[in-house]
Amino acid sequence: MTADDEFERALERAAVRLGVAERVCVLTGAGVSAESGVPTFRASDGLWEGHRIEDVASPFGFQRDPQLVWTFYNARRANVATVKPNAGHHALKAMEDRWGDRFTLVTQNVDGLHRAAGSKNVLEIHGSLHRTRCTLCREIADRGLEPLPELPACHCGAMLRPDIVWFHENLPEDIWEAAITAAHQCDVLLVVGTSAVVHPAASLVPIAKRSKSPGATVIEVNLTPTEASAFADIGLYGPSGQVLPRLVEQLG
Ligand code: BV8
Ligand code: ZN
Repeated sequence: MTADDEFERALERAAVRLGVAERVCVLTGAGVSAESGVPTFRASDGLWEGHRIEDVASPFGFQRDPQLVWTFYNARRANVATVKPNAGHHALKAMEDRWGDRFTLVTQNVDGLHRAAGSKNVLEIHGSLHRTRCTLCREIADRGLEPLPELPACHCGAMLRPDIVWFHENLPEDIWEAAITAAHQCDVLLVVGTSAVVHPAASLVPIAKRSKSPGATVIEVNLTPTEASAFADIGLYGPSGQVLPRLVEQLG
């Protein structure tokens, strides 16, 4: 059987399984935005290149050099302002249209592209580039992707930070709880475009797998196998911007 035949067989199995699913949960990572032109984190040209994670995505880095951190995030805001959702984002929106409120999209991405594609029930567990948070009065503001000053300040005078979950920081309690509930309750978990190395996000996969008896069917969509592959019942390997629309088409 050629690799193509194998892929078609896996796609068929995935569509049959999804077709009878009551509840669907999706976990996405940077890979789902790659075809929109947003760099992923751990590819060779990844975002972290040239920057140690500690320096640009941790509270200590921000304390040490807020200007470096804001330069890094303003550059990402400028990049995301020029990109559009791709066919993979639109396919996930089509899935939400099919399952309605029995469909939950959990994303590690902070680029806002799922909402831009029309997805409504999106749990942004790592925050969003669109929002800032005040380091003093804690006010959270949605600023879209308009350019911000080099070192943005709140109306209260204190320094703003991106409303993003950095390493060593806890995820927003309510959003994370909702993500765990969705993973617990789903019949199918689609894991799309994530290397599944960052926790606790990656733990949603074993949670779904072990939740009910039998646990959820885990379908992985990625270019390559990942840390989540060991839990995957079905692997669909190819660019998510091509694979997800095929899956929606196969669902009929
Ligand atoms: C926490 C916001 C409790 C930033 C992000 C040691 C010390 C301290 C902590 C830890 C430690 N060891 C472990 C930890 C926990 C740590 C962690 O998991 N570290 C990892 C690196 C080992 N986690 C945390 O710190 C979390 N908080 O644990 O709190 C706590 C509290 C205090 C002290 C300790 C613990 C917070 C984690 C959140 C960090 N913030 N994002 C920003 O975005 O600017 S994480 C960051 O990585 C992004 O959110 C990103 O989404 C996420 C995961 O990366 P991926 O999305 O998977 O992207 P990646 O590039 O890795 O992979 C892309 C994939 O796509 C690849 O598989 C590729 O093959 C595929 N792909 C590419 N193109 C395509 C494709 N697939 C399909 N189609 C394509 N076209
Ligand atoms: Zn303030």
